[in-house]
Amino acid sequence: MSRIVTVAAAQLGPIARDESRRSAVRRMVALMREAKDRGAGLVVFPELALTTFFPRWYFERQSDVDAYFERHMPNGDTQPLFDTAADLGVAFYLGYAELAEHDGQDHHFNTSILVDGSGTVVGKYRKVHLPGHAEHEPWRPFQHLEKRYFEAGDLGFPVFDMLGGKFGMCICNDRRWPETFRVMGLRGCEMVLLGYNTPRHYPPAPEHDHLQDFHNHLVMQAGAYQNGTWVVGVAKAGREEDCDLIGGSCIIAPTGEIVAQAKTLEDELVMADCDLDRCQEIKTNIFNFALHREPENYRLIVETKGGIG
Ligand code: ING
Repeated sequence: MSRIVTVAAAQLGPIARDESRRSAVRRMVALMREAKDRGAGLVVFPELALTTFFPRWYFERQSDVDAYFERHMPNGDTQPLFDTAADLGVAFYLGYAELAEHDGQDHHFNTSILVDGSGTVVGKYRKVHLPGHAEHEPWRPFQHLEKRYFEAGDLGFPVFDMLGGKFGMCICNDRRWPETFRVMGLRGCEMVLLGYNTPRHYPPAPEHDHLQDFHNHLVMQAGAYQNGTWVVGVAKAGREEDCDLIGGSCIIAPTGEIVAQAKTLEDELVMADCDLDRCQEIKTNIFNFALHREPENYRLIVETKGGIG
């Protein structure tokens, strides 16, 4: 018996600074409808999919930063996406900037949610690995102020039961850290959903700019294979406010093979029928954790932050 989930990686092209959330949602609703027509049961959207990638700018006033965040989800702007999902019976992953109030304090997270085919939020994840810097660095052609605008995620790397399988989430820079995939792998994850906004130019190391597409697939393929899980990586792509973002949205099998990938830097659907039972080919053999892992030898991984070398 195979448990097949037909997945659509719904890549988005640029979202302009002055583009409304309603416009971005209209684009995602159109992609969701097309995905359903092509048999999809799950649609995966990018990181921060409602607005332009605002951490590329330095804002003096917190009110200017907060304007990019959502206090409620769903809300007036995103309700059409939830309604369409419930109408079509399609589950989806959505990345957005979350402003959560806790004990009277505002908390800012780079967040993703998992919404089932009835339009109900069944899972939430908050980005753990925040790249970039916390202070304005005018030497850069553009900023990457995620460490300024977001707090590190406080929900860990949970895995959720949905569509007859186990689904995990992460966001962008998280995919570069093997710990992200291994924690979800240890929780039996069968498909990791993730969105990203990845500039082609990396100011601290421009000599690596030509490697961005390679590194993007390298880390997701490794995460998939080393944990016997499907991985769906979805870009916000293209030239967005004079910043080139890579595309390369793709669906990766538990063997680490890319089974489908984007061809453009625009709104584009990448589809594949994903048999969750194929995870067992890896999880019961080469990466049978119970049989082969030796955690007594790995203590340094959790006991140190910066390493001791
Ligand atoms: N973006 C980038 C990412 O990890 C980055 C940051 C860009 C890191 C290029 C290294 C090289 O894909 C986000 N949003 O995390």
